[in-house]
Parts: sequence; structure tokens; C-alpha cells
Amino acid sequence: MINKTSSNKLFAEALKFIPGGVNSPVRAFKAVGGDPIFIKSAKGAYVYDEDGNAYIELINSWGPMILGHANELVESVLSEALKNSTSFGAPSEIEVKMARLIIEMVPSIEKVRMVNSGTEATMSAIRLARGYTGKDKIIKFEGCYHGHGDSFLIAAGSGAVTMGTPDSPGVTAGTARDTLTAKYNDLSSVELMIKQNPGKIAAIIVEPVAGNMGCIPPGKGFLSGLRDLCDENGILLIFDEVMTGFRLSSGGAQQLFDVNADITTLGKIIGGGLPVGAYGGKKDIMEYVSPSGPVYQAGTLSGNPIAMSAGYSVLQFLEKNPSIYEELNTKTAAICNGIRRNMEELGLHFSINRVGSMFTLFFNENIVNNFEDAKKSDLKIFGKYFNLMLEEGIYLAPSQFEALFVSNAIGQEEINRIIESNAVALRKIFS
Ligand code: KE4
Repeated sequence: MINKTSSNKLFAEALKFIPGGVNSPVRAFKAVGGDPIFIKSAKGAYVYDEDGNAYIELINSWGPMILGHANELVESVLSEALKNSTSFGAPSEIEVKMARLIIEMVPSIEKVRMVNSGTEATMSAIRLARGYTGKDKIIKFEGCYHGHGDSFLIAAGSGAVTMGTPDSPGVTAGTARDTLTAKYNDLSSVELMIKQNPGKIAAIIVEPVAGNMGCIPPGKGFLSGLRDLCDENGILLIFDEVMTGFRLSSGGAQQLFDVNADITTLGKIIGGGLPVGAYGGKKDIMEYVSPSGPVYQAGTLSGNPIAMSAGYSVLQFLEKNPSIYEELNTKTAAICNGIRRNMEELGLHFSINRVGSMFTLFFNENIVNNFEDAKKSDLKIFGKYFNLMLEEGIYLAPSQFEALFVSNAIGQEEINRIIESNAVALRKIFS
């Protein structure tokens, strides 16, 4: 058993002051049992909790830490930036450099606006789509998660489904009425919605690779099919690349699958671990955003120079070292192949979905292609597996409905450790 004395004491304290003791629900370990571990520090591929336990980590702050924790490059850039104060609330050069770099790396983005979280990016993107098209409805997909904006908390994934509140109280019927939910990887469900709502749909928003019902890749022709449906019906296609942007390639999922979005939302990696989101797209659409156009959106800390410095240093590194994606793919494939070998030895046939350096082991013997499939996974076994891996010193996302993220700080030793720990955990559950 792990010594969690200090974490437990801190959690008891946290519960007095913070709802559920955490600042984001999925962190509370509700889906896996037990109290959360409190992280004290992290370096490279490891996190260290308040009781001195070390873990190889596969959350990486839910995606941002693609280079690993406390990366020297990011740290040195930040220490320089901190000397010039932390926020101006006025335009600064680093914001121009950041915008130019994002536009260079993501071809479909011609103009981009920085915000402070993925939620802000997606909320702003659908407001822009509605303002630009003059239409009210949006289509999202069951199990996809686009942050906690009201319009998205309908059949939402990630923490919402983990907590059992995919349709959150507090979202008004009026708001919910304008959000239509289709089935991921099912173009006919989208066609039906479009047919039933002629001329009313402003945008389709999709995770081009779903990460919030566990990792689910787009089926052959799914993304290009959405592109065609949008073109045929005057609907804007929004790729929510908060998770996949700069994770799957330097141009994100749209470069990987060669399908361009009209608006792209970004987050996570572009902040280098600091709070940053962004939305961008074609010039004529983005020109609709205030002050160049009528769609209002603002933010005290948008384009914050410290956050921009961190994010810019990471993106610049990724742009200059595209071989990192090959490395990340190879490392993640090695982990998944090792887990498959372990399962074969035990006669287990659970599904693993992987795209690049995102993957999910589903405790589900069927292929997982959509939210319905994902929800058939055995959550009790997942809870046991999570805690056994934690005891082995491997830190997984505390929910079956999350993707795991590999950082490039992971080396062969960590890959071996993860595979060995997986074998121990599976044996303890199944033999
Ligand atoms: P944030 O507001 O949490 O920065 O971004 C929201 C968001 C938007 N779009 C996608 C595709 C996302 O995955 C997210 C946030 N991801 C979750 C992890 N599945 C954040 C973790 C959490 O909620 O604590």
C-alpha cells in the first residue's frame, strides 16, 4: 500500500475550502476510489507526491507536458520573462510572435485570438460561428468534451461522464435546445440532424481524435465526410484541437488526417503548462471578432506574456524538431504492444485505442468506436487496475473516459516499467 499520509491530510484540509477538495472534478479520484494524491513536484517523466512517492506519469497535466516536466528550455525562458513583470493588459511582441508561429504551423489558421483556457476557446468559437452565420444551432458528438461551457454540457465526456453528469444541472432548456448531439463516427446521424434542422445549424464541433471518452480515432472518411456535409450545407466545421493540437503532429490532427477546419480551437500544449487557449481560422471568419468585427470576446489575461513565453518556447521546439512525433509514436506503440503481449499471456482481449502519443486501454472486449461502446467498459475493473498501477508507481488518468498522454521525457527504462507494472496489475486482477 502507498503511504498517502500527507496527501490524505491535505485532502481533508482541501475539502474544508474547495468544492470536492479539487479545482477540477476528475482529479478527485471519485471514479477509482480512495483519496487523490497531492503532487509536490515533477521532473521529466516523473511526478512526486507529498509523501515522497515517485510515479512515472501518463497524464502530463492532461496533455500540455509533451516535453516532460520542468523542461530546461521552458524554465530558462520563463525565468527571463519573469524579470519583465507578469502581465501588462496591453499588446506585447510575444503575442505577435505566438500568433505568427501558430499560423505557420496550422495551415487552416489565418488569424488567431489567444484566450486563457480550452473552454474559453470553444465557447468563443461557437459564438463566432453563430455570429458569422446568423444561425443558432450547433452539432456536437456524444462523449466529446469541449470544456464546461453551457452549450457543451450536453452528453459531454471527460469529467462530466466520469461524475455521471454528462447533462449538467444549471444548463437552461433554451441553451440545450440549440445543441444537437450526434453519434461519433456516424455520418448518417449528422445527415439526419441537418435534414431535420434545415438552415439552422451554425457549426459542427468535433474532437478530430476523441480523447474524452477514452481515445477514439475517427473512422475512415468520418472527418472528410463532416467537411463535405459542412460545405454542402453552409455550416462551419470547428475542430476542437485543444487536446490534439501539436500533440499528434506539428499541424495537429488536421495535418495528420488532411482535413481542414474553418475554425480550430487550441489549448494545453500551446501554454507549455500555463493557462492558455486559442481559437483561429480563416481570415474572413476571424475578422468578425471584436474589435475588427461585431462578435464580442475579451480577456484580462489573454496573451499573457509569461504564458506566451512558455507556450512559444514549446511550439518553437516542436516546429524545429518534428522528429519528436516519430519518437513519441514509437514510444507509445512500444507501451501499447507490451500491454497487448501481457494480455495475450493472460488470455485477455481488451481494446486499446491509440493515435500517436494518446492512448486508452478499455476494459471492454469490443472495438470502441463511439460513446456507447466506451460506456460498456467495466469501470469496476478499471478502478482496481488504476489503483494497482498507482501502487506500482505508474500514474494513470483516474477515469476510464480519458486518454493517456506520453511525454518525450519517457525513455526505455520507463517504457519497461510501465509494461512490467501492467503485467503485475493484470495478473493480480485476472489470475
Ligand atoms: P480547459 O478549459 O480544461 O483548458 O479545456 C477544455 C477542453 C476543451 N476541449 C477538449 C478536447 C478538451 O480535452 C478539454 C479539456 N480536457 C480535459 C481532459 N480530458 C481537462 C481535464 C480537466 O477537466 O481537469
